[in-house]
Amino acid sequence: MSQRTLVLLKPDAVRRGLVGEIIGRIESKAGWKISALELRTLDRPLLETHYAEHEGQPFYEPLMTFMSSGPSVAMVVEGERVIEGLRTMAGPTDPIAAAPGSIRGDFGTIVRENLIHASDSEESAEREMKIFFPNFV
Ligand code: IDP
Ligand code: MG
Repeated sequence: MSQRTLVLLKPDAVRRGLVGEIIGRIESKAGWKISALELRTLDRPLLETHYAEHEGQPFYEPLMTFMSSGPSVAMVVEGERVIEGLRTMAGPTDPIAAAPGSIRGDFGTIVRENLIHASDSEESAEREMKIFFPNFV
C-alpha cells in the first residue's frame, strides 16, 4: 500500500548537520522516495496550524519558539506503508525512551528537540501536506 507522509527535519537537525544522515536513512528504505523538499524557516501562523492539537499544553509556547528558531527541512515522502514506517524510524516522542537505531534514539536527548516530525495517520498526512506544500498536493 503506497502512501505519502509529511516529514519535518526540525531546526535542531538542521543546526547539527544531520540532514544528510536522516535523509540517507529514509532513501535507504526500499522503494521510498522524496517527492517534495524545501528548506524553510517556519513562521508562527504556519506552526499554529500544524500544531493546533497541542494549543494550551505546557510545552506549546516553547515548542513554537524552538520550531521557528532556524530553518527546517519539510518533505513529502512516498512509498510502501511510509506513514507507519517513518513513525517507527523516528521513534517515540521522548528520545531517551526511543530505541537506539531510531533517529530520536540515536541523536536526541530532550523531548522538545527530537529532530523529526512525521505524520501519525493518513488523515494527518493529508492535512499536513496541504499546509506545507499547498501547490503540490
Ligand atoms: P510526536 O512528534 O511524536 O507526534 P506530539 O505529542 O505530537 O509528538 O508532540 C509534538 C512535539 O511537541 C514533539 O515532537 C515534541 O517536539 C514536543 N513535545 C511533545 N510533548 C512534549 C513535552 O512533554 N515536553 C516538551 N516538548 C514536547
Ligand atoms: Mg504528533
